[in-house]
Amino acid sequence: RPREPVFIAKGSKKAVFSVPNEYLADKYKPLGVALTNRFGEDADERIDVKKISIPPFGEILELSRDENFSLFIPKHRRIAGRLIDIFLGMRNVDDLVSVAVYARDRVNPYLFNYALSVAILHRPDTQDVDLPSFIESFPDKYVDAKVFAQAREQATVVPEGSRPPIEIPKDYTASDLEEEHRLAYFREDLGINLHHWHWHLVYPFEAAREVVAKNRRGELFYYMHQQIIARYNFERLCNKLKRVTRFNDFKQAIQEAYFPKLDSLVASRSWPARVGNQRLKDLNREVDQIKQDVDDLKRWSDRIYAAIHQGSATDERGRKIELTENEGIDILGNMIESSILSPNRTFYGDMHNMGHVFISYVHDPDHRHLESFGVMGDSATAMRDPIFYRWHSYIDDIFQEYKATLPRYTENQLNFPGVTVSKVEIQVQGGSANTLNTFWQQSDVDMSRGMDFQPRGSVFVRFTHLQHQPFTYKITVKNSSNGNRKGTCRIFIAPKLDERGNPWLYRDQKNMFVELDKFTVNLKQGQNNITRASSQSSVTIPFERTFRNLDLNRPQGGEELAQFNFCGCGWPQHMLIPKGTPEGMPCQLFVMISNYEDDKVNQSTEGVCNDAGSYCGIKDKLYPDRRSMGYPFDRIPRNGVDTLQQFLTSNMRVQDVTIKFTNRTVRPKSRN
Ligand code: CUO
Repeated sequence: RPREPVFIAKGSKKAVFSVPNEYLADKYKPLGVALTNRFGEDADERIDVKKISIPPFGEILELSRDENFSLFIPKHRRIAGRLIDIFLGMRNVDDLVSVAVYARDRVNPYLFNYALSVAILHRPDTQDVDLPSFIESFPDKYVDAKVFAQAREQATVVPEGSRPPIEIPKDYTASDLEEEHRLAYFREDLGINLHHWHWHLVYPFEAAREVVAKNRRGELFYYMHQQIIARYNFERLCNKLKRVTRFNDFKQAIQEAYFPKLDSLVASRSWPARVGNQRLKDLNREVDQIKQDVDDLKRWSDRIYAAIHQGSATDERGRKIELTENEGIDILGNMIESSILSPNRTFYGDMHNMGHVFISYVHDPDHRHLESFGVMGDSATAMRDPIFYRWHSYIDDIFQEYKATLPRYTENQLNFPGVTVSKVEIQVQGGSANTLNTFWQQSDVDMSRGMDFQPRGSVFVRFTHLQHQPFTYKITVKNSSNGNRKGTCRIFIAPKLDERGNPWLYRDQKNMFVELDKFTVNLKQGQNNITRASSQSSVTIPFERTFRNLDLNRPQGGEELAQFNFCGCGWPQHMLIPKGTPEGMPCQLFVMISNYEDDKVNQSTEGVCNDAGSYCGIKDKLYPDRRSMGYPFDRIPRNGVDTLQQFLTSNMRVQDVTIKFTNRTVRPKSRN
């Protein structure tokens, strides 16, 4: 059989694709047989790529292979949508492989990876396909650029297996002279950024309708990002900084600077930095087909506020769409983000996405310096920049404005008659009750998949991240009703005091509550003792899932790897608990048991990826809680409620807890 050119199927060491000659990029065509010799010699397995008639790629090829790619840029998302459609439209897996191989050396690598990931996530016949973790494919979006030269040098000199991990310093993007740098451990956390990238992969705002129109996706856009802001504000208070100031005056200078120190291996360029005190400027970048005025942001936001205060939006044909108590928030989420589900993108615009774009081009609004966008232009990197939180704080404020128009929860809507939470306690092994302990931990991640060097093999970087000691909730619930009951246990935590050290007004504190867990409980008559481990949280995914292939000793395959793309969405377990303070941060743990009859969604949630539903939903299912997201803290309180204590009904309880941070570092159990 004639030998055909082959490519290494990246990730599996010894499989190679056998590619029809016509598929090779023009520059490689003359090399056909030479490529076979180059890659094919020691292959264990050849994957024959079927020759099919390739659909026209057209505009998709306009984004060159060495440019950066941003979903926030309308042109980029349009061509991503085209490519996703091509991948989704393939009749079977063989055809998908074929068209993907064809695209692999023609299409921009970021665009290729994104579109193929979305397609694999949504095709029924690829649900068991294992994709490498995004951080392994594109480590340049997550770690200090200095690492790569060191990694190449090490790979050349040191044989695989003996390569010591390359340590990324904990502080490398700024010094303590910059007070915002106190939050770098949160903003630059690899797991948090991976979660954010995955969330937007799972909930794209522009693609085929059946891909975008997931259950309550607009509402989840609001809630997941609201929680990011709540968590960030919590961390700020732990670091003696006031809550983030929303960026609501688009003419005002942006004080915050950010120097990412990331290099794009694809674009062979450094990610642009932003110096302090920059102002948004009108955009006129022909290369991106963007012409947009800063004033448009203001116009869109005025119209969105008008819709909120009128209680209805207007669609493209002038029809009125009520922002109802149940669905209004979902409509608004799609409108503000915006997604293709927005009732009227012409009128309400593309507010949040274009905010990302304006900020990310502040250094080169008319492309005169031929510069690409900053980190705010990419969901894999945006959360590194302090301005992300100022922007999203503004976005959240619009949602809060809407929430303030909704009927307040009555005691009846909060209470669960007959059910009393009588005691709540946090237990940690060998520690005192109601004290959570945090510290630094170091972990290793393999970057070799995202780098080209010889000889191949793993190269690890070692990074430092926050961690907490595992703990257990012990909750005592009395059921004095005349039968067994089913409830939903909702656990949140918030700082006990505001920036000035004063107790909160409920109206302010409600936005500070960070969700820790949510699960169903069966309550027999009389006393019930509920035990729940921190690792079971409905908010988080375990460390291994965030970084997946990270631990090479872990067995590969099986259920856990299936549907990884969706499963990769989830707040990282190591960031479940805010940092706290060395002297102990006073906090309030809130536990509520709501009536399951009012919470339940009739569906089976058995299967994989059902364990981080709070921020990510459950794959191919309805959002697993019928209540408004954020319940019971999503609305302003009923009359007469000024404090958290006054808000409580007997099925709720607040326990004072302390988060104590110790400045010590736990090192990995030696790799070498
Ligand atoms: Cu997640 Cu602005 O939506 O980054």
